[in-house]
Amino acid sequence: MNDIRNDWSIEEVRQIFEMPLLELAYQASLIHRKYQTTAEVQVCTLLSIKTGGCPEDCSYCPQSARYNTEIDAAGLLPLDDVRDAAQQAAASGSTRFCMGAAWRRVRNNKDFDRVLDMVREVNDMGMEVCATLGMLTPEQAVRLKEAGLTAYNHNLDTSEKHYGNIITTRTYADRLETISHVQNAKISVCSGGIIGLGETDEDRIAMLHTLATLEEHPESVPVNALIAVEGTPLENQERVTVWEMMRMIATARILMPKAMVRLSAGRVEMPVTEQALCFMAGANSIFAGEKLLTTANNDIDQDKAMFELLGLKPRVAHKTKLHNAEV
Ligand code: SAM
Ligand code: DTB
Ligand code: SF4
Repeated sequence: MNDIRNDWSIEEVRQIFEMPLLELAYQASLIHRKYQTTAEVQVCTLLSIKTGGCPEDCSYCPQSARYNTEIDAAGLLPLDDVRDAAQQAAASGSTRFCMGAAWRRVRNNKDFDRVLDMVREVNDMGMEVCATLGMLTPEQAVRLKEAGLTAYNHNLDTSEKHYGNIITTRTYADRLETISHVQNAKISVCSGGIIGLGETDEDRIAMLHTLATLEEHPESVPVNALIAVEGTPLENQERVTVWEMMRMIATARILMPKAMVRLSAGRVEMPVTEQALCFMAGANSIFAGEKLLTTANNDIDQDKAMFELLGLKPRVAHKTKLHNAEV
């Protein structure tokens, strides 16, 4: 049977999502072994190149200007700082460097020109380069591609139904539109979501269904657990459990076998035992480095020790491209 499908029905997705957890993890592991290199994990590093002061009202986000959070807003970083951070990331074993900006959308100005320079420099270092800058026009996507961008992160975050409870300053359709501009420019799409936003299982199922029925599956699917940041409307949300993370990861793995499924925000709260369960359920990518964008992340030495303990190997840069060139 062909496992790579984008015609999943919502009922099929629900049946997978609702399987007994260990059976679900086992099925996901079978798919994982068939389509991915077992025990290989992609190590990515994030850098916030423009922090805080964002006009959007995403209720989970510490960078929205509407909430009183302890973020020091800062303009776009100088190119030199980004180069240094990328070199440091490469030296510590990252093969993908992801730059995030707290923008609603990209504007055609000097800042965008500088971002394009950042993309060129990181690409020249041989790393995969990803950016997450908010909404893009088709022309901006093409300019990013020409500068050497590997992937663009633009999360759906939750279901279309729950979206309006979390964000009111843009629509689900806006989100899907940018994703399609990115795909048309032949840039890999990185798109996933956050759990712990007060959504139901049905919302989780619907979001996974939307991702898995895109014309082309995202190349990577980040699964974030909400980091409840003080001052945001979601500051009092309960932390999600490892069982919920496993269920999301395993379902994503079965629906989108070739995608890199990334155990993203929330990993800092997870002991190695919990992270191991997520890798067993089909996660094969992480963010490493002391910070995500504005919040703390796992200690790099502890991550190295975890790789050693679990026998995980970091994935080389541009593996898909290298593989495609060989065949
Ligand atoms: N402004 C751009 C955008 O919204 O696409 C790019 C940066 S934004 C911070 C990138 C992603 O970070 C969001 O889509 C969301 O999924 C994730 N994120 C932000 N705050 C988070 C939090 N407190 N917990 C978990 N994930 C979070
Ligand atoms: C993604 O899905 N998670 C990352 C990355 N893509 C850009 C961001 C997580 C941000 C967590 C909150 C913070 O550090 O500000
Ligand atoms: Fe702005 Fe992105 Fe944060 Fe939303 S998630 S407030 S768009 S930085």
